[in-house]
Amino acid sequence: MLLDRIEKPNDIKRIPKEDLPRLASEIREFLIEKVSMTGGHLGSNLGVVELTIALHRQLSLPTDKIVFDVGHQAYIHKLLTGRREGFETLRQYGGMSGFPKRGESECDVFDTGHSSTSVSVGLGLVKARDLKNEKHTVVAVIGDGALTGGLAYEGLNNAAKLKTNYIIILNDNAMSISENVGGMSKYLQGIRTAVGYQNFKSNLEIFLKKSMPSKGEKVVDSLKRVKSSMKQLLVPGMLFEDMGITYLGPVDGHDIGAMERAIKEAKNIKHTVIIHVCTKKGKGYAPAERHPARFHGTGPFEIETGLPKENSGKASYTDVFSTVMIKLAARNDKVIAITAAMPDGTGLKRFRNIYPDRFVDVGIAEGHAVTFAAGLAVGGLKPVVAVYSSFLQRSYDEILHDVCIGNLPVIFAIDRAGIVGADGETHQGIFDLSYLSSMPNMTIMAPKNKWELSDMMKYAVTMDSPVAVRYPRATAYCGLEEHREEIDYGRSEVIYEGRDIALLAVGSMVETAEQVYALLKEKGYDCTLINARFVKPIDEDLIIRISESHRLIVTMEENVLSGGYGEHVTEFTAVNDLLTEILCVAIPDEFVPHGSPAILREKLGLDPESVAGRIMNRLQLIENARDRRVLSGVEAVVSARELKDMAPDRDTDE
Ligand SMILES: Cc1ncc(C[n+]2csc(CCOP(=O)(O)OP(=O)(O)O)c2C)c(N)n1
Repeated sequence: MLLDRIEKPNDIKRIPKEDLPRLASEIREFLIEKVSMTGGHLGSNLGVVELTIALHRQLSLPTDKIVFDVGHQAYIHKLLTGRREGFETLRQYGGMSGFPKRGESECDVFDTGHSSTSVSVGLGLVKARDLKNEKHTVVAVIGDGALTGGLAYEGLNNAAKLKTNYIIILNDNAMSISENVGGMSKYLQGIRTAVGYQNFKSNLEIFLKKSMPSKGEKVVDSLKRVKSSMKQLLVPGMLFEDMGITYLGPVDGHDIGAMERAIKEAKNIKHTVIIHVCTKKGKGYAPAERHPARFHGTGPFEIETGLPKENSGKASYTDVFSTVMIKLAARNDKVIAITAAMPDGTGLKRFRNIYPDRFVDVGIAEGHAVTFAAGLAVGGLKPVVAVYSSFLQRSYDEILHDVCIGNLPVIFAIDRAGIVGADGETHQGIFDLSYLSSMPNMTIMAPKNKWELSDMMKYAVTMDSPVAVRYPRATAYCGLEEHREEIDYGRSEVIYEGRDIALLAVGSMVETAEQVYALLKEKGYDCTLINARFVKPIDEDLIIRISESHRLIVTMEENVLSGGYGEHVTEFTAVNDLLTEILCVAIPDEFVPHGSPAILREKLGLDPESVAGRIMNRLQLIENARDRRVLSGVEAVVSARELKDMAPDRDTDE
């Protein structure tokens, strides 16, 4: 196998040119086989096999730098830089990441996962190179989908005035995860069509000159005097050229020779140059070519059919959201749904099919999605921004400045909240509770099960201020069906009333808390189980009540501790002199790597056994402290609660 001859960076250059198509086939076979077992981003990678081969042949790694936008299409780059073995553990805990990681190889220039950063990163590398008088080549590889993100335009605007070489490869497959959208996409489509037109035109010229030797020249001349409306089609890349960026292309992205020639030419240009490369997503694997959206990111699948290996058949929270949105739209014609390039992932595809006029895909533009929603709300509509938790991070100021200050009724349906898993650090949705709860006017809810997600969405539509409903990437929990109390603003839901320990759980952690409840019951503890429901505002009355009646309050959330629910409950008890013991179960101040959610939860101490263990440990510490105080004779106080009982009555004291 040719692939066996690639053990380290630059080995590809030793493969004879004529063998490269065979190498490309071997790479495709390898990727299909490995990803069918581990899952991963297949379609995008199958599309850039030749492009990556050409880059690796024209560049010298790690001296030259390739910045992959998003980074989901870097599998071939990993393969060509000696990481073949890593594919056995792709995206698994402790295994190879599905994205570029500086810690994994010196050929990985930048850690990525979110879209539209490559142009800016590459430009930074170019500036650093020039200031340090270095000579290497910097290439940013950005897809047409990623080019819908505003950050990419900020980068291009900045790169346009560059006086040294910087290569941007635009990998145009006409697809984001789903079909690409918007004006730029249309423009690129125009260029592709223009190439067809140009080929037709030059063939026509040859034909006319040959078949009409006298008049043919005249006809050809008038053909050339095509007016400016056609100019766009005849001069591909005019938009970039007008900005001051050299445009090369379009180049057939599956022709290694053509791409090598284009890269060679681009290296000699003394400013920013875009090479427009046309590729096919899923190339070489029929199911992925037929269903590019499904094979953008896939779980394990059967190679023969392309069908998923695991399919529980159970509804996910996304499915529940998808259904409730259609109901809400039927009842209220003001409801309008917005996605930032994720109609499939957020479950809005069905909504789009039924209500095409009330659905907007803005492209990979989360910031714009939020400010656009603010405009819709001012215009009298009920916008629902359906977005993944980690991508909403892109919109912090838009939520604060454009939605919350104006107290506008924008609904945020936040999917993939909590531990997400195999995509790693960049995709874990573990910061939303923190960054949203610090914003005045914001309400935050989290459902414990599928019915509650439905109820919360219905409730959110009745509100007249910003509201976020956050739910995980998981099968929707079907337990606790009988607990479906009506939603009451700011009120938590007491599921089981006990007296020793109060478990206050947020969203998906209610299911975990139920198991903790059972484990502690076996040990003889009498717990109260509470579904927080509202993360903001917290249920202050309930917290006062349970702090008076329980030995320990345990908050549980899949969010970082810092700024999360537990911290807010703790702060409330501290500020209000509620002398109670609190244990906050949350994610520590660190990034959570890739791995299966079950393993990650275990490592983070979020699984039922770990939580129960921590609770018993804390109770032991409380007991020990009490014993020490009693033994030392300093205090005869057994707990913080009793300390409070003994405290003088404030009113009479002051
Ligand atoms: C900020 C942000 N929003 C959404 C995503 C989810 N996402 C990952 S890849 C992708 C599509 C990228 O399309 P394109 O750049 O054309 O690459 P292709 O997969 O088509 O090669 C999207 C929307 C993301 N990674 N980052």
